[in-house]
Amino acid sequence: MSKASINSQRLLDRLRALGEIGRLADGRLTRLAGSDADKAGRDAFVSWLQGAGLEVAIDRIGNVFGIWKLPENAGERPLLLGSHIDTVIDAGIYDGCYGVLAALEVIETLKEARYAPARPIAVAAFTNEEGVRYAPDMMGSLVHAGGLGADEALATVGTDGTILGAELARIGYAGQEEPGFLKPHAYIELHIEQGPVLDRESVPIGAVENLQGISWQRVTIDGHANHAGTTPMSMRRDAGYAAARVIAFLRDRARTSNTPTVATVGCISFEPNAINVIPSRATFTVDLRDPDEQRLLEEEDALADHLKELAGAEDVTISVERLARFQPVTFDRGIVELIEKAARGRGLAAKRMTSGAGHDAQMIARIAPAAMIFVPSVDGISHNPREHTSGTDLVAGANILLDVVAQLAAN
Ligand code: HGY
Ligand code: MN
Ligand code: MN
Repeated sequence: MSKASINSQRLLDRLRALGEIGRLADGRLTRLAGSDADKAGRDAFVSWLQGAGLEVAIDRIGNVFGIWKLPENAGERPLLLGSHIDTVIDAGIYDGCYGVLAALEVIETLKEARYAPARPIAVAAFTNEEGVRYAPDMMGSLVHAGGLGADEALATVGTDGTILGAELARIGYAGQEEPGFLKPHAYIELHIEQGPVLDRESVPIGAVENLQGISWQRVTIDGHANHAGTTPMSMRRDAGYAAARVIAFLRDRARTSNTPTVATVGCISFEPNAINVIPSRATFTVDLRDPDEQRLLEEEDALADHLKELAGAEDVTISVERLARFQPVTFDRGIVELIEKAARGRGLAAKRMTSGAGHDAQMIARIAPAAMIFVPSVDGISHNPREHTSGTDLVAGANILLDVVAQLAAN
């Protein structure tokens, strides 16, 4: 197929339009899985799929698929593209949405160019990639890949006490298809890098060859509520102080190590949460990541040892709940080389890299050859309304996706 190019205006207009859906009264963009905002985003995506003449299919975990199938290729395994359109809290407009809308754009461009793929091409918007309201993250693609039962996932209790299955039914996205009904021939995900590498090195394309391991835990520390004024320091069983010790331990350990390990405490709450009461309970989350499984295990062990010591030293009780645990993933070498070849074909520099963020591709890689294409994030900012990628880079990445798809769907 000659060097077609995507309709950049259509892609950028849709990105901006989707980026306006789910803004709270204060203007912050928040489309958490199963929320009314998520429904509004899904409805917009489904209307674009229908407008493109694609078959729309929704599975029981709410994954939305747009499928371009021809009579002559309907019996073949589809080439699957996609990402997610749920967001974190106070999000940017590109994380996930860019990959889903660029995938749709590629399909529409190929249809308009009268390209006749040897196999169906499908785009997926996977449910609950962010895992902010319901853990674990990448949940919809994990269920699709058979890594988590649909019923178990649907029964997940959210941070707000809601049940995922009930929320999906409420917003009209508890689909009929059995998860995994679509068996991909291969999977490609286009995504913003969300880190500083490509932007710092002025490289427009990342050929992602692997993705780091992820460990999510919730830690609960129980101490003893007491009067902030009358209780001598030596008599305190202060859950708040103990939590602070853990946060400092994690940061200092990751900061001083010469490995790529990263550690984050993103959520914390105290009980009874009163200015003049020593906290009786502290609950917080720990996000540990490393590209090397052995090192990630060592970090988890180091945290467990620290918690044991701290419980004794501060006379508190500490319990830990596992929220997510995914091993590092290596992507398909052949597809990574196709991405590099496509970049060369358009005169674009490409860099092989590791993904620091989790993505649906790491789940679909369990059932099909998969790889990712990155484009730069300005100043490496993401999960933040200042997340930005230039129009030029967005269009370049979508054209690389177009070329790789045309290659992979040719036979
Ligand atoms: O957590 C992640 O890396 C992804 O944004 N869900
Ligand atoms: Mn994402
Ligand atoms: Mn994200």
